[in-house]
Formats: sequence, structure tokens, C-alpha cells
Amino acid sequence: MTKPNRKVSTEMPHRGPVDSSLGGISLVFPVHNESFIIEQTLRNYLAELQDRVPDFELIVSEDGSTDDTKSVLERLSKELPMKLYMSDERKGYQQALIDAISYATKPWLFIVDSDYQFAAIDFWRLDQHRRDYDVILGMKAPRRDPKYRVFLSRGYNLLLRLFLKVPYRDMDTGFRLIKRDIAVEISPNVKYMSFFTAEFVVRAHHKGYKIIEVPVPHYARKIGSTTIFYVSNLFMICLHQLVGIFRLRSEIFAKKVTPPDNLTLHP
Ligand SMILES: Nc1nc2c(ncn2[C@@H]2O[C@H](COP(=O)(O)OP(=O)(O)OP(=O)(O)O)[C@@H](O)[C@H]2O)c(=O)[nH]1
Ligand SMILES: [Mg+2]
Repeated sequence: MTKPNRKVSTEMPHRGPVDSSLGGISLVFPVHNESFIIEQTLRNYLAELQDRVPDFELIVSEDGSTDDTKSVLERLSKELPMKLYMSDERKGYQQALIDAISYATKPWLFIVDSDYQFAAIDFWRLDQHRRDYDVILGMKAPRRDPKYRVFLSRGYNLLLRLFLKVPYRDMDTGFRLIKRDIAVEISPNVKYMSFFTAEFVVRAHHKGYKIIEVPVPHYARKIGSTTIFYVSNLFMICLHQLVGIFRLRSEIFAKKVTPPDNLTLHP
């Protein structure tokens, strides 16, 4: 196996239009309490992709926001082409993504965190691998998050590599391009770990799908704060993820018990 590249390439790939023989794209944003940034995110991604991807749709999966996000989205939905799904109750990142995947209609899903920590233009770094891969992960290079988050994420990815026998470095990325059929097949089974992507990647890997990590720039959150990783929640999140790793491991590597040759079955 060739050593994976961990640095963002200085060459920017051609910015479309996309090769239409590869199929259209559903851009999917999970959103919770992002009233300060969501408009900028949606406008920038639409400006980059709408005219360069002929078969394109935008899906926004809002989820129990308690700030002004819902009213911002309602206003934007009157002006911008989007399929807007809102929920009064917070379903959580994982369920919101599973639902959003079921709403998508295009052959590829571009699923992106909505707090603008990834630039729209970096879509093209992923797009160039669509012909050869089924799952294309934007690897944060480097991760621009508080030190404790970088540390936890490294540890998490290390445990995933060790216990689940996968080679990837950044399985919890918020910037990924996935064939829809694979997402539809695998996402209903994602249940042990909280944030969808890592468990999805592990399951896709063990089903033999082709996965690549592509280094992309990552930006510090400019406004708002994490809607998931509150310091007070960290212990429970880590515990849940740890238990999830072992449950997933026992499912994936479940020993097949084969009866011995001389076993006589009595009615
Ligand atoms: N639909 C949905 N989206 C969520 C939920 N929680 C978070 N999100 C969105 O998921 C994305 C990732 O959440 P973040 O809080 O940014 O997580 P993070 O990037 O690891 O944390 P920061 O580095 O602090 O930004 C953001 O776009 C959130 O709006 C949720 O319960 N439901
Ligand atoms: Mg974020």
C-alpha cells in the first residue's frame, strides 16, 4: 500500500463543471443552532456548486435549534433553492444525517458540517476522486480546533485503527463525498457510535468499498461554539464512543461457529 499523503496539495484542482457522467450531487447540511453562520455557509456553497454541478440539490437538515436558526432558514428557503427539513425535537447528529440521506435523490452525497470550518472550494479536491472511489473523506490537515479536541480525536482514530482494523486517520471528518447507494445501504445499521461518520467508514471498509482520505484545509470556528462537544459532556461522549468501538468490533469480527464434521444432530 502506498503511504497516504497528509499535506494539502498546493495545486487546486479544476473548478468544474463536474463530469456529468459521474452523476449528480446532493449537498447535505446537518444544522443545529448555527444562526450566525448558516446564511454564509449556504450562500458560499451554492455560489461554488450550483452552476458547476448540473444535477444538483441542496438539503438542509435542521434539528431542534433553540436560537434563530429556524427563522433564518425559513427566510433563506424563500430565496435559495433548497429542500428544508426542520424538526422541533433535537434528533441528534446521527439520526438527522440518516434521515437526510433518505431525502436525497442524487447519486452522490456531499455531506458537510454547516459551521463553515471547511471551504466550499475544497469540494474540488474530493470531486477528482469520484471515478475511482466510493467514499471520499476530507482529512482535516491540520485540524484547527482546541488542543484537547485534537488530542481526543487523535486518540479516537488510533483506537478505531487498532480495534477495528481500518487504516484511516480522520474518520470523524465533517466533509465527505459518498455514493448514495452505499449511504442508503449502510446508514440504517449505524448505531453504536454517536457521530455517524466513523462508524459508517468502518462499516463501509469492511464491506470492501473503496475509501480515500484527501487532505483539505480546516478552519477554526469563526462564530458560535460547538453544539456537541461541551466540556461537561466530554466524559460521557468518550465513554459512549469507547463502548461503541467494542460493540462494533464484536459485530464485525463475530466468530462464525462452525459445527465439527462428526456432529450428529438428534431430532
Ligand atoms: N442536524 C443536527 N446537526 C447537528 C447536531 N449537532 C450538531 N450539528 C451540526 O453538526 C455540525 C458539527 O457540529 P459542531 O458543533 O460544529 O462539531 P465540531 O465541528 O466537532 O465542533 P467545533 O469544532 O466546536 O465546531 C454543525 O454543522 C452543527 O450545526 C444535531 O443534533 N443535529
Ligand atoms: Mg464544527
